[in-house]
Amino acid sequence: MAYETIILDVDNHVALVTLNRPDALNALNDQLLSELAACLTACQENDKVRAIVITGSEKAFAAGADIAMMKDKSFVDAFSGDLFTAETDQIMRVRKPIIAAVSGYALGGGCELAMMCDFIICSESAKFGQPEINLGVVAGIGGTQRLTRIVGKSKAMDMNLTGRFMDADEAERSGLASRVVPVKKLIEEALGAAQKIAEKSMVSVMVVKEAVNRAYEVPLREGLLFERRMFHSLFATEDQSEGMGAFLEKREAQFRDR
Ligand code: CO8
Repeated sequence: MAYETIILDVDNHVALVTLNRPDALNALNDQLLSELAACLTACQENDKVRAIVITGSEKAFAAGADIAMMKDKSFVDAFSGDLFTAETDQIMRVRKPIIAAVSGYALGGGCELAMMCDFIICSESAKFGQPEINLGVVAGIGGTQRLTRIVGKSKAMDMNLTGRFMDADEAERSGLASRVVPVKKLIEEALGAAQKIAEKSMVSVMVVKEAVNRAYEVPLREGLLFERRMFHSLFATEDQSEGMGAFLEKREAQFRDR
């Protein structure tokens, strides 16, 4: 499929998806979000892809949902059209790991898209924020929910109520970003992390994603039970005996996703 608002490169089992609406700082409009959702679904179905990186430009990962597109919507347009729900649900169904590589602005829907990814690597120029309050609205795709679970109530309230931006150091300190790297190293670092993941057993990788995400959904006891049962289940795979055998034989494991 040809995309107009994103660029897809697949190399060495890693898909690099670049948001590409430079004139609007990668603001998320219907077209971009539906192309992104379609592209990620295609990556899910493509055996050549084992890990995905989503990035933007040096100036902006994404400066939010497209304000021009939203401005004249009525409540009924937004509610009955279920604005952005289908696309974000589709993105959340991707079972392969997705890394957000963030430079510059990740605001509103941009910050929320980054948080929908499995982890965030950002550059020193990153600025995260939920400034919807300045527009007379509130976050709509996770800015009050995922952000609160990630950084806690105080910072989530601060960001959502004042609309202030969080810089890269604060994002790393708060657990929003897993690593901070120089701007010029961002893509290399994110692709390197994706490459490392791509070398693992895809079964274990998808179990990790499901298990960690479950930690946000269920009580600890249920989460621990899920983790333990998944751990037990992996003893049914060839990759378990290959991984443990390779360690004991002091060689690299050759995983076959079985
Ligand atoms: N939407 C549309 N266009 C945008 C957006 C946006 N979110 N952000 C920037 N642009 C455009 C500007 O209008 C400008 O276009 P033009 O050159 O044609 O005038 C171009 O991008 C460059 O922007 P600036 O000139 O403003 O660049 P600056 O470097 O001066 O400022 C900022 C950069 C600080 C990022 C500034 O552009 C800004 O504040 N942008 C808006 C940030 C914002 O408020 N984001 C939240 C949007 S609302 C949202 O995301 C809700 C998501 C949930 C929806 C859920 C629905 C269910």
